[in-house]
Amino acid sequence: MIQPNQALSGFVVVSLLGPKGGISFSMATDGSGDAKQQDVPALCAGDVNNDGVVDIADLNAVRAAFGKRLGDPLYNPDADIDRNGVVDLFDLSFVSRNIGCKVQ
Ligand SMILES: [Ca+2]
Ligand SMILES: [Ca+2]
Repeated sequence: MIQPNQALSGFVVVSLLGPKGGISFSMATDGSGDAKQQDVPALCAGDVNNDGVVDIADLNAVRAAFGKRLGDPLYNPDADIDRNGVVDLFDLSFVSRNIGCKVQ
């Protein structure tokens, strides 16, 4: 359990989702207790292959890993959009809805 004013360090990815897609960004802290503004690029949520656009290649990457779980050699963590340890219908549906999203 995290206590108030407890110094934490680490990295977090935040996804903001809307009806036409979403973006993800990451933040880091060095353990001083203050979140550090980090120069992090905005990404299109669902951009599995990280090429700046969500398209059929991303959908195919999710399909290739569909049903695979964490620990399976064919599990693709980038295709596990919600990071729940399995590439499932949520991930496939999410990428499908975000097709056409491009990093500005
Ligand atoms: Ca892509
Ligand atoms: Ca998932």
